[in-house]
Amino acid sequence: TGRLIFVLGDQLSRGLSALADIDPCHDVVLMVEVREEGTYVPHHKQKIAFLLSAMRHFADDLRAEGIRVDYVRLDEPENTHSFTGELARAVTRHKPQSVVLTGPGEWRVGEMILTWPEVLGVPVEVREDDRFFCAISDFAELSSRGKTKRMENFYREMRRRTGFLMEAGKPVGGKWNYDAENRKALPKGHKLPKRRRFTPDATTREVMALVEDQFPDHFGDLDRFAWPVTRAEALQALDDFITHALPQFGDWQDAMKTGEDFLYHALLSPALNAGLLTASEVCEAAEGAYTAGKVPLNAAEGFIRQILGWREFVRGLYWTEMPDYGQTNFLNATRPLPWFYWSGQTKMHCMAEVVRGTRQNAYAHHIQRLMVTGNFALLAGIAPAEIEAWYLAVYADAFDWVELPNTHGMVAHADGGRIGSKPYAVSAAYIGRMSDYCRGCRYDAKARTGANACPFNYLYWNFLITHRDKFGANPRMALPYKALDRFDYGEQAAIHAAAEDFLAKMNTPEGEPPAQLS
Ligand code: FAD
Ligand code: DLZ
Ligand code: SF4
Repeated sequence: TGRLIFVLGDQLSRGLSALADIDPCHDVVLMVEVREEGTYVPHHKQKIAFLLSAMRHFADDLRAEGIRVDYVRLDEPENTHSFTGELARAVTRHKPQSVVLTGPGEWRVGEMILTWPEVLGVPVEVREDDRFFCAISDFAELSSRGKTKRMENFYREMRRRTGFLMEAGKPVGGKWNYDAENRKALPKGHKLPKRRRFTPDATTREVMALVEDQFPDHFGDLDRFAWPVTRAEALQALDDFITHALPQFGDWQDAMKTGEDFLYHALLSPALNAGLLTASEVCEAAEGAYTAGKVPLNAAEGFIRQILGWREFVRGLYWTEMPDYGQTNFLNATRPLPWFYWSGQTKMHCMAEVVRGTRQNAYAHHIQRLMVTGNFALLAGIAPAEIEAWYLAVYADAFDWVELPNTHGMVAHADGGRIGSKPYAVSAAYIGRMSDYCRGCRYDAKARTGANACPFNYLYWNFLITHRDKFGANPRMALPYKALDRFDYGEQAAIHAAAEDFLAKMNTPEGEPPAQLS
């Protein structure tokens, strides 16, 4: 054999750098399904099924081109169930001159790869993952010029470099960012578009049975599986989004509604992160729809910013700051993750709704992740590692490079403000404004203390009290602290006591919410 080209489960792109110069007469592609990747955190069943089905389809597509693919299935008896073990077996089978792969998304896998030349006894060539707009070396260079201090600076630089929504060196419409127009709550009776979802085909159904058999205790329902698993389906999903949801994506970007899990969001992150779609084609489609007059500027700009800005920013940050990035704990948060993150058994309606959607779809949209489950974890002082492991497990789009900065930085503020200049902490007032959750809740969103007071209220004010040393002098926190200081000492003491009581009981059977006793 010539070269052994190892394609990982989130590298399902025909344009992958490792496949660029493949010689079908001599080279072999290796793909492996291994338990280690399914269990380093207990991934949602739909996430595993999505990746394994997409991997099998990708292997079929390569074979249809005449490429030799050595594909190791999860239930193959000889399977050693690790990347290193399977690669070693494949080297024995094929005796390649070298192993070629594209650099991994996750640091964890990067560490494994470093051991491979010695373990395998053949040269290992690791190529750059060029499916991103900004190479890691470019990000490091931009950092040295202070351009990555904040996402917004980085984003503007990326707009200039790529030319998205630019006109003669200036942002189209005169402004870089139209977020001020993107914070509307859904009016009552608003009719949402029906979203294109995908019925599992034979390959997906086979994989679903395998997942149910091999990972029976993992979180998540499989019966609603509806993700695109091929490039062709992913392109249909993109088209559906651009036509039916993008026009109103901006307006309702931050809204939440009971029973409505998708609203106007793209639902493209699993396909993007696994490589079925490229970031550039997705941004081009959005820009094209704007240019054709089919979507307003606030929608196109808001959407492109998520990908060209946020997605590239967190990836650059991850790869330039690891392995130290995940180690900090700025707020000294140490509580274990409450059981209701898995069971959904809580009287807090907003939390129960987000966990329900997460269980059913392996998906929650950004504001649910940030302002409901994320906000609760921040206010309750959940240990960053615990909350990170949850986010990494439960979402079909979750990979360490994108999940970690969002959770560790944006949600937990554990990085001390590298991503956000202030913590994303809110009380029930925000959740009540952006959703209908509070109307269906047994707690009183208006009450700060008392038996029916919403926990988000006393936890929020208690968060400010507890961390005054860290945030009291932050100009962006001046308003909340001014509001807090209007409460007299007695009220502040009552808030603190309510919060302490809730937190002490949170994970116990007599507390609220009850732990699931099985
Ligand atoms: P849309 O809202 O329609 O956005 C379009 C695209 O923009 C997404 O597909 C995604 O590729 C990109 N994007 C949007 N926001 C972000 C962001 N903050 N960071 C990076 N990319 C972004 N996204 C992941 O892809 N994987 C994760 O593991 C992940 N973990 C998260 C954890 C937390 C705590 C938070 C607050 C956010 C996380 N996000 C993650 C970001 C975001 O919530 C998801 O990308 C988004 O919800 C995916 O759904 P969508 O495709 O419908 O997105
Ligand atoms: C997430 C995942 C899962 C569940 N299973 C596999 C697998 O069996 N084989 C594989 O190649 N990849 C899998 N993945 C994705 C990998 O975890 C992902 O490629 C790495 O985290 C990238 O660094
Ligand atoms: Fe959530 Fe509080 Fe509103 Fe209930 S009242 S839905 S717990 S924010």
